[in-house]
Amino acid sequence: MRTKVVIIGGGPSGLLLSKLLSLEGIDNIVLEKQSREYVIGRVRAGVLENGTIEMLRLAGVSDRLEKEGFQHNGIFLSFRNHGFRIDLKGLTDKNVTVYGQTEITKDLYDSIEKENGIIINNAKDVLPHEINSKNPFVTFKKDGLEKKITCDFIAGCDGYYGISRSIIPKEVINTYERVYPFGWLGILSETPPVSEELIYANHGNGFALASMRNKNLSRYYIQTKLEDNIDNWSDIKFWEELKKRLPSNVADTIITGPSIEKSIAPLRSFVCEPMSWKKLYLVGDAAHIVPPTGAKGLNLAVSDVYYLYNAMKNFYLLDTTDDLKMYSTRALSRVWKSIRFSWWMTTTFHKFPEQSSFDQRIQDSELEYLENSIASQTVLSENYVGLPF
Ligand code: FAS
Ligand code: PHB
Repeated sequence: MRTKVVIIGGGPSGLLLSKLLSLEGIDNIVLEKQSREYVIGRVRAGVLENGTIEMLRLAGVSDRLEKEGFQHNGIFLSFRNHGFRIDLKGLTDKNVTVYGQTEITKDLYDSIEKENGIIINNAKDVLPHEINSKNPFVTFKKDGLEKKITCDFIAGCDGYYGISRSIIPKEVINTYERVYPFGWLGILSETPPVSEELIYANHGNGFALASMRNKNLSRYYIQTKLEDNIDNWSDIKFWEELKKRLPSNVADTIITGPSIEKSIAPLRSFVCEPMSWKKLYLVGDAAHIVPPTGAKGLNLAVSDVYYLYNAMKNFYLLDTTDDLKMYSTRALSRVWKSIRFSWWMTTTFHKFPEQSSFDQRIQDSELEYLENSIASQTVLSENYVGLPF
């Protein structure tokens, strides 16, 4: 087989890149190791920046999102048992949209298949070869048969545990990491959300987040110990702890119910530089990870797609390699700003094991300053709605 771009990984970044390249007549093939059902079934991100909406619109997959997504013009922050609102729209003239990553992935699969795009699921042992040559290629096994695709470029959209990043020689790569000493226990429940807008809570017992997917599907998170085990958390225990961490006037109104999904996710900040090497371009979680506190994971993956799609379009349509050469620098500049914001949200709202009463006072005064400073609220809002590409 031959194509122009082999895309390793059929998550949101790989699928979005595939759809955008196809719209420009740039042939590509997506290789995904899991089944379609498995990929779509994963519950992950839920808050979308403006830039992400524009990219999904450009790819022609925003119809359902615009019908079913929720426009949020603000968020609530709470500490010391009271909350205050950040007026995102009023301070930036922009807002965010709440629409599940699961739905985006579904919309992309449907759209690509409708346009006869090529997504090969259950592709095993995917391996890029000769990426520093004129004719790189990728091998993989499908139904036990060895397959080979020659191409011009390889896009590594295969997430943190994918194969692509490991292909870049150790002497070329630099990685930066912060692993946080706690995790997020998240549940999905078919209950009406407790609040119209998201609530980020700082509490003596640890962080909590009230989010949603739709009018009868709520998503709640509480900070837990990293080594904690899901079996220690019955639904009753989860609701009790969540209520403790939210302001009591909110907690009293929570509608509880059985969880339909429950999982613990670790929190880390990770960046790999450079994000490209020879004919290989890393995209999304394959190159960087943010703790979900800033709601940046999926949005950063789309940001990378913005830079790579435009660079490949200009290579094939304008015959220039300038943007390809600048891809890593441009993508990383925006990546580090989101890494910083997500780190700041995480350190401001979570309880660290060795946290002293002095540290608690610092967090409280940070939030008190935020509550009373339009300048500080504007900084948060600009980052939360998404910095320009
Ligand atoms: P993805 O990981 O989504 O996709 C990579 C794809 O590559 C996967 O489908 C994988 O199966 C495939 N793959 C891997 N290795 C391969 C190989 N060798 N060959 C072929 N295919 C391969 N972000 C938020 O903003 N809010 C959240 O609440 C949130 N929750 C999250 C919870 C979890 C548990 C995780 C892991 C992430 C969460 N994120 C969240 C971040 C998340 O949204 C990611 O940023 C987003 O999925 C990144 O998309 P991709 O870069 O496409 O990577
Ligand atoms: C979610 O809805 O899953 C969500 C929202 C905001 C975050 C993280 C997760 O910061």
